[in-house]
Amino acid sequence: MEGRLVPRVAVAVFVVRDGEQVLLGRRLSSIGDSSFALPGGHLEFGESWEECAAREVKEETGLDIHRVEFLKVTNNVLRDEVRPAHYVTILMRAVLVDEAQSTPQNLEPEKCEGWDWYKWSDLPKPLFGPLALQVQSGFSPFLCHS
Ligand code: IPR
Ligand code: MG
Repeated sequence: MEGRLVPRVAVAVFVVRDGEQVLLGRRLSSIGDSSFALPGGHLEFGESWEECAAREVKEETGLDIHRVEFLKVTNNVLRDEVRPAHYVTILMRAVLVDEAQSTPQNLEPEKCEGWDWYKWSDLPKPLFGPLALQVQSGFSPFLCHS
C-alpha cells in the first residue's frame, strides 16, 4: 500500500479562551487547502497525546498551553483531497498558560496563512472538513466534559 494511504494518527487542539473563543488558522496544504482548522499535527513516536498537543501548538503558534485534556477521537477518511489521506484524529482541549500573552505567531507560514481567535458562535468559512463535521453534529469544546 502506498505510504500516504496508511491511516495515521493526528492530534488537533481546541485552545479555548474567554469561554467562547477558539484558535484557528487557514491551512496551506494539499489536505484542506484554504480551510480554517485547529492547530495540531502528526503524533510522533513515543509521544503522549498531551505532549503532542503542546508541541504542535508551540511549533505552529508560539503559544504555551496547559490543562490539556482529551475530548474525543474521530475517524477522518479524506478521499476527495488532492492527496487522499486517512487520519485517526485525537481532539484535545487546552488553555493558555498566560492568558495575557494570547497573540499567536505564524511560525510555519508555509503551512498556514495565519492564526486568530474566533467565537465558537461565529466561526469562519470554509472550515476544514473534519472540523465542519464536528460543528454540524452539535459538538462543542465548551460543552464537553472530559
Ligand atoms: P502537521 O504535522 O504538518 O502539522 O500536520 P497537519 O496540520 O497537516 O495535520 C495532519 C492531520 C490533519 C490533516 C487531519
Ligand atoms: Mg498542523
